[in-house]
Amino acid sequence: MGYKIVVVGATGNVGREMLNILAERQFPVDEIAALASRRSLGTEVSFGDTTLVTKDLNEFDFAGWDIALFAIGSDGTKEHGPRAAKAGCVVIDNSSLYRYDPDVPLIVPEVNADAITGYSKKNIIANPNCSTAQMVVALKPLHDRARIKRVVVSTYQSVSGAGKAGMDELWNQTKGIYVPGQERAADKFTKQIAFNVIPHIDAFMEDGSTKEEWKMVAETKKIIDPAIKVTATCVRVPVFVGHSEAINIEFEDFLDEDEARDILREAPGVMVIDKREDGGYVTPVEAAGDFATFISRIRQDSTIENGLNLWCVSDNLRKGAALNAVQIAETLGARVLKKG
Ligand code: 2RA
Repeated sequence: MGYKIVVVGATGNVGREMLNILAERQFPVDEIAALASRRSLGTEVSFGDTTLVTKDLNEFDFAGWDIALFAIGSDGTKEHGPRAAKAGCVVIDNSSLYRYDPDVPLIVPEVNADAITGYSKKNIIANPNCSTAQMVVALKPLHDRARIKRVVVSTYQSVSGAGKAGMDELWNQTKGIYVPGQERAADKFTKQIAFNVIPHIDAFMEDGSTKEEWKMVAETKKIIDPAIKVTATCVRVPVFVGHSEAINIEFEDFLDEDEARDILREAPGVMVIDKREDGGYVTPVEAAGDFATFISRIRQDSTIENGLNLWCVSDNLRKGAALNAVQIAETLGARVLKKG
C-alpha cells in the first residue's frame, strides 16, 4: 500500500527535483499528480521512467489525496495550501509562508523529526530555507555535544536558488561577455552576476540585513534552539547549483576539532571530506546532484575560547529544498500516516 501524492509546481526547478527524488528514493506511491499553473498546463515532466502530463492546479480537487509537496512560492501556497489541507491532504510547503507560524512545524528530519507530530494543527508542515537546511544538519550534532552559543555564517549561494530565470541570467550574461552584441544587463539580479558576487538576497530589512539573512536566524532558532545567536551574510555567486557556507561557531564548552570531525562523520545526512591538502575539501560542482550535506575545513578558531570553523556545501535544490521535503514525507509516512 502506498500514498496518493501531489507535486504542486511540478515544472519549476524544485518541483522537478521533487519528482526525481520521489522516484530515486522509491517513495511508496500508489498514485501521483503533477500540478502546474495554467501557463504550464500540459507540460510533460519526468517521474522516474514515466512521463506525467501536468494538470491545472486551479481545477484540482485535493480530496482523497494523502500528501501534497508544494513548490510554488508563498502567494501560490496562500491561495491553494489551506484548501488542500482542509481537504485532508497534508501539505509540505517549500515556501516561507508558514515557516514562522507557531502552529506549523518547521522540519529538517535529521535534526527535529519529533516535531512533525505538530502538523495536525493546520495539516501543514513547512520546509526551511535552503541555506538554513544544510547549516542545521551540520550544527545539530555539535550542539548536542557542546551547546552552541553563537553562529557567524557567510553564504555563497548559487543562482538556481533564484529559479530558472537566475540560471538563465548567469548563462546568457556569461556568454554575452564573450560574444559581441550579446551583452546582457542585470535583470533577475540587481547587478551583473557573471564573474561577480552580490551581497543581497531577498528584500532589505530595517536593520540593514536582508530577509534571507533573517530567515537563517529565525529558522535556526525554531529548528534547533531559540537561545542560539546567529548572524548571517548571504551572498549570490556565479555558480549554477550548490550553496556553500563558511560557518564560525562559538560553544558553551570547548570542542576539539578532531572530536568535532568524528561527531560529524557519524551525523545523519553528513559527509565529511576534510584533508589539509590540495583538493581535500568539497566544492559546489561536486555536491550538485548528491543528497549529502558535505563538511570540510574543520578547524579550531583560536581567537575565542570555544570556537570552531567549518565549510559546508550542499545541493540547494536537493537538501535545500526537494530532498528535505521528500524526507519530511517519508517521516510523515513512517511515523503518522502509516500505510499497511
Ligand atoms: C535563494 N534561498 O537562494 C533563496 C530561495 N531559494 O534565492
